[in-house]
Amino acid sequence: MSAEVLVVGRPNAGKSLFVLNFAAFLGLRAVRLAASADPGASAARWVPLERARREWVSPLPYSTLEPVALRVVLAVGGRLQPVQVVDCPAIDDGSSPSEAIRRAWAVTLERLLTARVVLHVLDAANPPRAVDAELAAFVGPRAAYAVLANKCDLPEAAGAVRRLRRQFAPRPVLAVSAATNRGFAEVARFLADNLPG
Ligand SMILES: Nc1nc2c(ncn2[C@@H]2O[C@H](COP(=O)(O)OP(=O)(O)OP(=O)(O)O)[C@@H](O)[C@H]2O)c(=O)[nH]1
Ligand SMILES: [Mg+2]
Repeated sequence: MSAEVLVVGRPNAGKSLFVLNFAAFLGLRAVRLAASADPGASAARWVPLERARREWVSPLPYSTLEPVALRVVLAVGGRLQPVQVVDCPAIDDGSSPSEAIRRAWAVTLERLLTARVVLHVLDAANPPRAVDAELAAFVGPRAAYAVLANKCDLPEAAGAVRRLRRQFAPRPVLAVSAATNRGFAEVARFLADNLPG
């Protein structure tokens, strides 16, 4: 079984764009979608990453309501290791009037209970919220955990990484941009150093 990396965070943080562009950075060109539960629908199919980006990345919050797993291969200590990178539904402060969103939060929290490696994507162009600190505490020492300070390409993110490093210490905070691939080599190194097995 391949190691699993959970990608979590607030709505609109950039989780889906990060997962798709990071997978492309590691060499993936298409996403394999599982067969639908709908008996009339087609079997598993491949979707080019470019199309997945168009369909899954959106400025609207809660675009991702089910976990999406991408299989990639990572170089770990001179050998290639298969890894499942899972784009999880967003979680946020408070509650939501939408049952679908509340269910999606529950799915993410449940997966976090058994996760071994967690990437917490945070929008560095906006202040962190209470749920960001709570997420780190919820995971605790159970899992390897890094904060990805995303959207570092935006001017509003200036200075955010220093503040986040103070807030999340001793957890690593990596400056990334899912839009420009900034910091992806550091994320790959963090995973290679922390994947189980
Ligand atoms: N400038 C900039 N925009 C980004 C970056 N990452 C994501 N975005 C934009 O932020 C918006 C949200 O991106 P998504 O990847 O859909 O965010 P998400 O965290 O998956 O959102 P939900 O699935 O709704 O929780 C989109 O308009 C992206 O184009 C980044 O690094 N830089
Ligand atoms: Mg998404």
